[in-house]
Amino acid sequence: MADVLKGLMNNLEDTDKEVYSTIKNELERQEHGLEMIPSESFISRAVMQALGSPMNNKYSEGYPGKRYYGGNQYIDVAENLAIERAKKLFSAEHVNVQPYSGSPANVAVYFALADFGDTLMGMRLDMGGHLTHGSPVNFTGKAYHFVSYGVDKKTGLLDMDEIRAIAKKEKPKIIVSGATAYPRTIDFKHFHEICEEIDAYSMADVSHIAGLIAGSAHPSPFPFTDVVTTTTHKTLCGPRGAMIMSRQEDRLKEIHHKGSKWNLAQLIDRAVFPGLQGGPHNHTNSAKAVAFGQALRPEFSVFARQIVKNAKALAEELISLDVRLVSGGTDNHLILVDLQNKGIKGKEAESALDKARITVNKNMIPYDPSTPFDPSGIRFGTPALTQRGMKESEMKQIAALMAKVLDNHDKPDVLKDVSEQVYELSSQFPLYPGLKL
Ligand code: DSN
Repeated sequence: MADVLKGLMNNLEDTDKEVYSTIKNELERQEHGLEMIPSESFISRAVMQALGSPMNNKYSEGYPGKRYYGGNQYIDVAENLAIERAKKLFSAEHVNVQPYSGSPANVAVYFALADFGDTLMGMRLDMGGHLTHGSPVNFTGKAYHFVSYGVDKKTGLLDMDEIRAIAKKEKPKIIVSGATAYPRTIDFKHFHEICEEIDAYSMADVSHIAGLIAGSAHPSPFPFTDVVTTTTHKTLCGPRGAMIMSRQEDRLKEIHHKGSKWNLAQLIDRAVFPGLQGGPHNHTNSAKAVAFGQALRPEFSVFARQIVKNAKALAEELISLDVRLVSGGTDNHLILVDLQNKGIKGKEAESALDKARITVNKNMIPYDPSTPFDPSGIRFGTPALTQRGMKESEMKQIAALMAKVLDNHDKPDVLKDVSEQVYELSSQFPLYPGLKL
């Protein structure tokens, strides 16, 4: 462990022992536990090296070939590599890799295509959407008039007929699809067809499932969706950051941007810079290029499919152990557990699993009778476990360990015993350099 860290960190131990030992502790926590937050993954050493590189030192407001600072010849090369690789990975016409993270990427799209106060539509946060899909506590919910959709109470699934009915009634300018806690396939084509009926832009926030899409383990929102946002650090396994992909032309120019001299790609670029951000984070963008290069390799598709296979195996075993899953299973990387039959709330379950070295997060479930601070569910997934090389047989073991914790959450000796078993299991799948991608 220490040798691995030394190789990655070179001078840090000598320069700053406090930060070094904190990072070492965090690496040990990651290595000797089961990282099951569905939005988390491990970066490869190559991505880490690009992140910790002198590309961090440069200012470069603008875009490749059109910068407001000198000395950007290599920054342009790196940004263009990221753009070209992302285009190839997702078959996107236009890509902007500069958004600092998922929230600014989503805000940039609204800023590009709508006016403040316009009606937009997205999934409710407590039904599985994201804060930036119009939550009232978020900037997006305050700056725009967001109307929302949820999932069906009985099935836990998106009800496309209801979504269409809301869209036809409210006539939003943008409909956002995509979620942070939805375990099923999203029908992006259907969303786009609804948008076509009401002359709305279709926007898909694929942050959670971008790696699955890149690896053909989930249907793609392209070629039909107008704008697609994604973070680059979840199933894509890249650095923390985001990108916006879009069509080149504005399909609705005559309706929404009559007389504008900008096409859709230009509207997006102008909203990111100078609209919302200043200098791009060039070390991150270089690391994005590395991550997209990794995702273009044939083994990434095998990995993406294994994430889903693992999630399905985990879900099946949990169900057999009387753990109730929202929607009754999963099609993707994510599982949402309804704890109401277990006599335990999300906060307590998260904490008990933490003590057993299993990291999940408490989460609202659809129609949750409880509050976001102590909701009735937990959310977890398989991307990080799959990166370590774990397969269906390990998922069975993990399901049994999780169920044991949930059923014995108030028994410290049981949690200690599971924690030791998790230590043992995780030690068989070393993180660095054993990471499988
Ligand atoms: N915070 C992310 C997640 O965990 O799903 C969403 O941005």
